[in-house]
Amino acid sequence: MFSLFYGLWNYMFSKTEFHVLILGVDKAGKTTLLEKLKSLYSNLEGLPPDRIVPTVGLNIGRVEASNAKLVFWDLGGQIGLRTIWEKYYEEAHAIVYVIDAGCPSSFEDTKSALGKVLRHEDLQGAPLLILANKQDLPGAVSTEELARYLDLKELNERLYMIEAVSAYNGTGIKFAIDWLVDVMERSKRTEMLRVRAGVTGHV
Ligand SMILES: Nc1nc2c(ncn2[C@@H]2O[C@H](COP(=O)(O)OP(=O)(O)O)[C@@H](O)[C@H]2O)c(=O)[nH]1
Ligand SMILES: [Mg+2]
Repeated sequence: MFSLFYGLWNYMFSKTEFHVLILGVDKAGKTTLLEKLKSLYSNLEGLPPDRIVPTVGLNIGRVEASNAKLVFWDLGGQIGLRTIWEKYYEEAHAIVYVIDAGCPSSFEDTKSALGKVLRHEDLQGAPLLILANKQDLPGAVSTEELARYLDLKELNERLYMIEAVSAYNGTGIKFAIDWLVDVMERSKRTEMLRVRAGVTGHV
């Protein structure tokens, strides 16, 4: 009886767990962002930038932010690993797409990789947070300039925002994550994932 009550209580009041993909081309700053998220939202120290090695496969970070449980998946960005991304697409509530705003020579590659992500049917309706990272660098381009370059007309009705951040010093990150949690809570995609989890019995 107790366990039934406890289960019901848990079901009604436990925080939803959101899965967030961190995508972007190699060296955009995805892993540095993940470590910054850990240090901003938990008592655990994130890895300092000089200890971060190129990602092969997957890094996972669990944090609580804006009263929600977030699980971030940082997927390796090298071209050979991009097929791994798709395995995680189905389960994701939202996408964080990281761009090195200090490196215009990477924009072409970034734009085509983002286009592919947005066209993928398993990511339909997933809210998109684009982070113009490395704003601490003097030559970093603004969000307006980046948005113009990315020419985001494939977005249709997708909820999205572009935010200027620095994964080094944390600028802009909390504001961006607050936005993300807010849109995930009310997105149709979250509703769809909830229904699917209910049907199959998985969370
Ligand atoms: N100046 C600056 N460098 C950054 C920032 N974020 C990441 N980097 C550097 O960019 C390089 C690639 O970062 P990493 O997190 O490994 O990129 P990933 O391949 O996308 O995971 C590393 O040398 C980082 O120290 C940032 O906000 N500002
Ligand atoms: Mg990495």
